[in-house]
Amino acid sequence: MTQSSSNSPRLSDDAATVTATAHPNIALVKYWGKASEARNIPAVGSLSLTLDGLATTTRVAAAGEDRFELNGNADAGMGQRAFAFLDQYWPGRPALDIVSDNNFPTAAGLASSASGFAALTLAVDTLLDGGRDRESLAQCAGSGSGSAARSLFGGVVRLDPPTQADGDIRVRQLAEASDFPLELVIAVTSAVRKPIGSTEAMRATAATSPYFDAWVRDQSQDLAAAEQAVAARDFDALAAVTEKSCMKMHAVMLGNDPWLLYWNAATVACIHEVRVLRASGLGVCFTIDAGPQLKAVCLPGDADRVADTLEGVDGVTDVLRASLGRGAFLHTP
Ligand code: 2P0
Repeated sequence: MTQSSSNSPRLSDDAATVTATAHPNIALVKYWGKASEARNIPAVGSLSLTLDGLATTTRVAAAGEDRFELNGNADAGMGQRAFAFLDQYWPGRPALDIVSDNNFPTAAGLASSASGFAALTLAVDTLLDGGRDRESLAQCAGSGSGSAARSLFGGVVRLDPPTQADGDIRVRQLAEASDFPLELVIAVTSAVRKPIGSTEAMRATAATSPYFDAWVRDQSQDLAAAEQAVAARDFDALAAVTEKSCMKMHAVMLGNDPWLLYWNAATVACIHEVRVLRASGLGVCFTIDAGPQLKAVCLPGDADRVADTLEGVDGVTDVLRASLGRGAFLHTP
């Protein structure tokens, strides 16, 4: 199948349907705030772990009209966001049928937009014969959702914002999954969709939080410390900067007007449990995103004990486990 206009994206000759999977990623040094909302350029760099286990799988095919299905249901809101994103990068594209499934809670602070936009970008680029390399796919996915740029790569990933206002983000892998085998234990304390999405919350932070400028100013120090810790495989140093970045990000949004707090009582109880576990000698630290789930980053030998403990915390409804995984990938037909 090919399209008639030579200027329009062409359907790949050998792929009537393309399926891609991407894993969510969890930032240890957090992205919060945008330098440009129009281009979705982050105000700060970030450093993350791409997971395995949790996944978004997205199937795209040319169709008579655009249709977007998420987790078995038509989703007009997400569809609108997805198609607006696709129109930006593939102007003149054919109508597409998109079916996307998450094997974990959606829009609940578990980075479903990261895996979602990464899988969508890879699938559509392949279907339309775009042939972008990883770096370009990451640029593209990042304009859909900032954190999605990182899910194109596996293991430990660093994203840097543009050095010039009109420049591009840079995304690179710092370590393969097997180079620094960490485990994630995710304490789910609520699976409902968050009341305020990250995009809107970041906008409020930039506009109203008195702490935002300091957050942006100090980010490069945290990134350097985290990169150095990864290079040295120094878990304690990584734990220190991870918790610092997490707490600073939440402090910045507490300063929003009106204030914003994503945590619930169980989130706080989990923080205390992780602190007790680390004081007892376990290799564990925590991070929390735009939602009430706590993610414990663990040395592999300690993850079982961390999971046992977090399962027993009042208000924890589920405990998910993940290792580090690979970047977004295609399914072979
Ligand atoms: C992160 N988060 O670095 C941070 C930490 C949430 C807290 O990236 O507006 O869904 O789509 O670019 O990527 C979530 O924000 O935001 C996020 P948009 P995104 O993982």
